Amino acid sequence: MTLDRRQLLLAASFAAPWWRRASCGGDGAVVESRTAPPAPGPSGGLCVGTRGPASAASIEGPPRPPLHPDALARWVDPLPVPAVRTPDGLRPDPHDPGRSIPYHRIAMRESEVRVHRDVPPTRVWTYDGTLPGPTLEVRSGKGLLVEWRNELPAAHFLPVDHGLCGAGPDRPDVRTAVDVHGARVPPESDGYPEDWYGPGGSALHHYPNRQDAATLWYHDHAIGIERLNQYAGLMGMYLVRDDFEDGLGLPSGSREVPLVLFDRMFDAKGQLLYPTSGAPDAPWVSEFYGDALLVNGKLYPYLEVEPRQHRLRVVNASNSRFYLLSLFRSGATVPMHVIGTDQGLLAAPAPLDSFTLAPAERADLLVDFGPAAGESVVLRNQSFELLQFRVKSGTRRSSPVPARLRPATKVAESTVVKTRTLTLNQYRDPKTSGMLMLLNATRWAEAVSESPALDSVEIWRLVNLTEDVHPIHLHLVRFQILDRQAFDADEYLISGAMNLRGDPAPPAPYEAGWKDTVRAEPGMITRIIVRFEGYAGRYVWHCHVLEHAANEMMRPFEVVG
Ligand SMILES: [Cu+2]
Repeated sequence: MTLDRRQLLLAASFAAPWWRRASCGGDGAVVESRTAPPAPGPSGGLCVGTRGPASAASIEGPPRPPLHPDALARWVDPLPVPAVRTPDGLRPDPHDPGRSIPYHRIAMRESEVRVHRDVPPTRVWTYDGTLPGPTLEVRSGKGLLVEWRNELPAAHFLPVDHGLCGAGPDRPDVRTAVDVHGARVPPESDGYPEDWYGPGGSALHHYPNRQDAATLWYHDHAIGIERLNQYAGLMGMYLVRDDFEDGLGLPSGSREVPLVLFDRMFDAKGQLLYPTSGAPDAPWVSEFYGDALLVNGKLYPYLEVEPRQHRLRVVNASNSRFYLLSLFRSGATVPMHVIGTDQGLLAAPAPLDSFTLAPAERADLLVDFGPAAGESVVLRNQSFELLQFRVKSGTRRSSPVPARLRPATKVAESTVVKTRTLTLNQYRDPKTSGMLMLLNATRWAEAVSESPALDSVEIWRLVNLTEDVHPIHLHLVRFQILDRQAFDADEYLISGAMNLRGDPAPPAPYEAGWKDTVRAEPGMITRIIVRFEGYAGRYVWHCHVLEHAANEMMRPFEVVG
């Protein structure tokens, strides 16, 4: 590649694809492209070449008239709450064979689900037959064994792109690897993207759960097709509980409600649609935004609630969509308190009226429905209605929001042994219009370049040279956000000069706790401080916009023991 930086910049812009124009207006995710410096050359026989043009999109096969979710009746289906799964038995603890720990055998299989009363059954892929899958609930420090079994069909029903890294034509179309997002696990149980298995295969994972109470979730992570597998429905919740959290007396039972959010597109027969680029041999698209926004697998569901405080545990399980969530009652905002983020409880509740949730981020909320007794409260993404709470009339019982939650210790910058500067890149070849999205301008198959020592503390400076917000997720660890600092990305791309603008901004109160996914904003340097604790071995860090991760915004890192 011989173009200079300025030529690359000029070649950058292209029109928003139709599915984004149609369905994602102003939803908080900035998704235009900006070129990065030339990508490094091919790194061997595997995973070479850039993707086809991302600006032309179509749906595979003959035209299928779409479903118009806006036309559906609202609030006719009760909100499903995924069942907490009962173990299938006990097995010896791999770390202490004298003890037994719960064992689950969970099958991935094709099923049909009803996303709405007036929509025909939808073919999906599930864990255990439901979407979301069953909730796994564990105690901190108490181990769990899960045998994840792939009982899916041999053919994928969504468009596999065989040009993507790891999805070559020599590999089966249907491959799975299960990641419990946010779990501190030995590497062999982390669902490493290359540790996939096809139909008939399985993996036995050991989750020691040596971590604080938190809202985790599980989903597919097989290289090159995780966006399709998760889109097909492979996801569920994983709740870690502990004594400290119990002591807070937070709402429980029917007053603790998991909310798994994801967007989809359907055809008029209720079947999933996933867009393609229009290039038959390169169907990958750079983002997905559906016009149907589901909660726990339903469109416009309702939930009856007591006029009391409730705990809502929200996970954004969408491929690409960012949410700006708020609650409304008779046109007025209903206040909320965020009490926890990705990796558990905050130090103190963060009161707010709305907040952003990027793909894979979680929020633990307290909401008092007492003032709305006998009325309804609607959960919205911007102005789009997601879920209706029908508040029963009767006696309100108010509970105070705890003033203090889990005491937080800031990871001291004085303990840092290494600071890494890592760029987020979006590279577009002006000749082919092919696109490549990378971390630190490095392809997936290149040698490991981040090798932190076990128990060491590092700062990672995520320098976003693109015009997208990228939710960056590190496996194994929890981290704290230090700050976000604006800089002149264009100047950096042209001359390499790093001109900072203004002062660094601390994280918002609701993201000031333990995180495992951080929004790296465009034109910003996002600094996180990380202790690499738990286990040595090979893990991954990646953008959690699943379309970006597939091309190839994902890199291994190796914790060295
Ligand atoms: Cu991204």
